[in-house]
Amino acid sequence: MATNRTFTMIKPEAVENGHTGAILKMINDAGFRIVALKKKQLSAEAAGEFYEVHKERPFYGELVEYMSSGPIVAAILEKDNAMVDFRELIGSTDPADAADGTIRKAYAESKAKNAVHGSDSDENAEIEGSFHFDASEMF
Ligand code: 3AN
Repeated sequence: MATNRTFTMIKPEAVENGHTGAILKMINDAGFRIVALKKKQLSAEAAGEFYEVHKERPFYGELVEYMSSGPIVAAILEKDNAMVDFRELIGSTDPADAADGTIRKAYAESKAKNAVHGSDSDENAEIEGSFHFDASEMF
């Protein structure tokens, strides 16, 4: 069943490089409403848990290290068809393949440092949103 919420993180290099405001503007301009928002730094343990689905992939260690290397901005977003539309807004995992107008085309540096995370299913959006926010932080 489609839900109208998805989850995103602005990744450490994009936060570090000062792109948080511009990325949030792209998200707003694309019609998403911000349900929850926070800046935080993940411990290596928390990043490992968040990315547990990728545990067997060769880049898992690098991904965990990178995602815990500096603050991220986490958000729950709302819009009709949120998960699918947000994947379209962020663009391909590899910025070299990302379409014009996407967040990754504008701000990603590489496959690893690709500016933003976007949930890949409604089920994962719910799990990932709950990982970062409790009910009193969602409006
Ligand atoms: P997406 O973020 O587009 O859903 P996934 O699910 O394939 O992409 O990968 C999850 C995360 O793992 C990516 N956002 C990226 O940070 C990292 N990643 C994916 N492929 C690589 C790779 N070949 N080398 C390093 N990191 C990668």
